[in-house]
Amino acid sequence: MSVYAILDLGYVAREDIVATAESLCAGGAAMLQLRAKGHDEGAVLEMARAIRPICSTSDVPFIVNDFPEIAAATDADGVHIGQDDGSIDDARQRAGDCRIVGRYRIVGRSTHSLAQAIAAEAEGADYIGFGPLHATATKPGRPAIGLDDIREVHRRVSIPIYCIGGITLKNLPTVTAAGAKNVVIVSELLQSDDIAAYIRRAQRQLPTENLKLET
Ligand code: TZP
Ligand code: MG
Repeated sequence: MSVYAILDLGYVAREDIVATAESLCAGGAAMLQLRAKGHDEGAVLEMARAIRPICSTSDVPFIVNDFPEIAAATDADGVHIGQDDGSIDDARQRAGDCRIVGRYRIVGRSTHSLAQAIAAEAEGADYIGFGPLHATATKPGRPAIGLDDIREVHRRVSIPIYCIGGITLKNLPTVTAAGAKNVVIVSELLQSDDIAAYIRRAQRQLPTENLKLET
């Protein structure tokens, strides 16, 4: 299954975002999200403009955190919103989704419980983040939800679920054993010496999809 990469400005210097995006795409990230907490809208727009073409060249969906209008302005593939960021429909519209002209925008939602995960799907989210599984400095103040609900969330929710929060190569086997299929890894990935190789290593540890054989 897949590793969703977040290019988080808490770990990457602004002058390094293009090189980092290239490494994340080269490693085979399933999607790439720009997350730039504390940066103003103008700065995020500029960064999104720099990253957009890299994702396009590699065919990696580009997602903008928090700013639907920047997703629209840069023709990003989608936007990611949190629990307090309004409705899915509103974000989708503000991100420039226009089905009449065949333009779609992915809208992802952060969820922190089984109930929120079910609600996000019912509301029309295209995917969810589910966590933080473990407490993490990348999202300070947000309590860990643990691994116990991972299997149940996969039973109850059919859109893609990206488990997130304190995941490392070391604890990835316990996360997959608890039922996770897709993951987001932020700090350990972005701080690794070889980002592309790290993603490939993580990818190899995730369950492969069941092959449907033609008979
Ligand atoms: N949402 C829930 S946990 C998290 C976000 C954005 C941060 C995950 O980062 P890390 O460094 O992989 O724990
Ligand atoms: Mg947000």
